[in-house]
Amino acid sequence: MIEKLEEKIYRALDTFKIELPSWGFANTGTRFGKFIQPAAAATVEEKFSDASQVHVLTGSCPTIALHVQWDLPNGLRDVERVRTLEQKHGIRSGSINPNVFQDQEYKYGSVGNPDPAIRKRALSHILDCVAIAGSLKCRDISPWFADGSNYPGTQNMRDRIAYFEETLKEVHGRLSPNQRLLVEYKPFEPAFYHTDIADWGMAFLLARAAGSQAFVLVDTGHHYQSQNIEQIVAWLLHHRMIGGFHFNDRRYADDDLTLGSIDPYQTFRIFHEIFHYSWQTGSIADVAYMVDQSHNLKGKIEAMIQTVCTAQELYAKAAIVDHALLASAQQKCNLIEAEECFRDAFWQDVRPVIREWRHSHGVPEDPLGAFRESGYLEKITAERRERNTEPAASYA
Ligand code: LRH
Ligand code: MN
Repeated sequence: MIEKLEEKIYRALDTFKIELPSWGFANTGTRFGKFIQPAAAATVEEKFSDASQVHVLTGSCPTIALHVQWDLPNGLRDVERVRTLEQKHGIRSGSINPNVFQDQEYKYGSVGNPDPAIRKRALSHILDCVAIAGSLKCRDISPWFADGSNYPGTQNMRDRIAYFEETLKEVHGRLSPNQRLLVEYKPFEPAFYHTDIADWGMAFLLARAAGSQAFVLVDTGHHYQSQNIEQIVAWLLHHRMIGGFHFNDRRYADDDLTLGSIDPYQTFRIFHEIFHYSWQTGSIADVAYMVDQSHNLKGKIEAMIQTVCTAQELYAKAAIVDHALLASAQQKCNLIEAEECFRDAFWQDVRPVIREWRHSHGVPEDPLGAFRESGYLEKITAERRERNTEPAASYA
């Protein structure tokens, strides 16, 4: 029985979940400064409150990613507080992000630092994050390492590989059976000569060496200009090493712009690889979809609502690709038929069906419009304006 497009979209959106970054609601900037928004969140309570607004308005983001140094500055002692916020705001803590890139001690690296005492310090912080994840029943610990160097000859890159292997193995050994370690790679920034985990291959080998609960995290902004990201996704799917995504968009480098704002076809091509893998293998890829953006100019909550709505649209488009027709055209190398089948799904206007899906799930058909009518922005602006004029203590 041919499944109608509407049914395919409904089935896809019923299971689609995308996690929001707590730091996406805070006043973050670029190295050239920060433009303060009076309504921006600064406390973990405000970040939970804003994230739950987006979930109520879109129905697709029941978890919030936490950055330990910014959201649980007292570590395990802040867990009880976060649990209360989960109850109060009806969303759960998601991935736990260690921070071994901000403290002065990490000038020459954290896990990759030649100084064993600094490596030990970084390891103990990451192990604290594993414990925090355990207490909050969070599955994923996703460390990103800024580690690297700025000038040729100034660091032994092979030694640093061994340091990462040793530490990630130790972290893996402390995971509980349901937990996962997601290794994020990034080609450059803040290091501008070498970055220790610079691409998917390095993250893949380190995750494999760490153990069976370690996987690769693909941040879409962490690729060289002309890199084929969906081909990397295909490789990680083939080797069952894909753990999750940090979605954003970019024109140049790690611009952290809103998803689909520059190249929506890119995100569609990534989602397609995951849908086609499931169609072909019959197994659902165990992938965590997360947003990792910083909104310097756009209203932070509006930008997040835009992001989730765009993600729903691109996910729905990928869900309606006629996989059987595509596979037979690919097999016969009928290039035009294959491409037209692929493009046809992308060019489908799925928004009317998504509005019906939202209506049938008790969320507003126009989340952005509903947010503007809700008065929430005016309320938090009045509550936070005073406080936000002062430069914030923490980065996010
Ligand atoms: C690094 C990164 C990482 C986060 C940070 C906020 O560029 O993508 O995932 O920890 O942004
Ligand atoms: Mn990221």
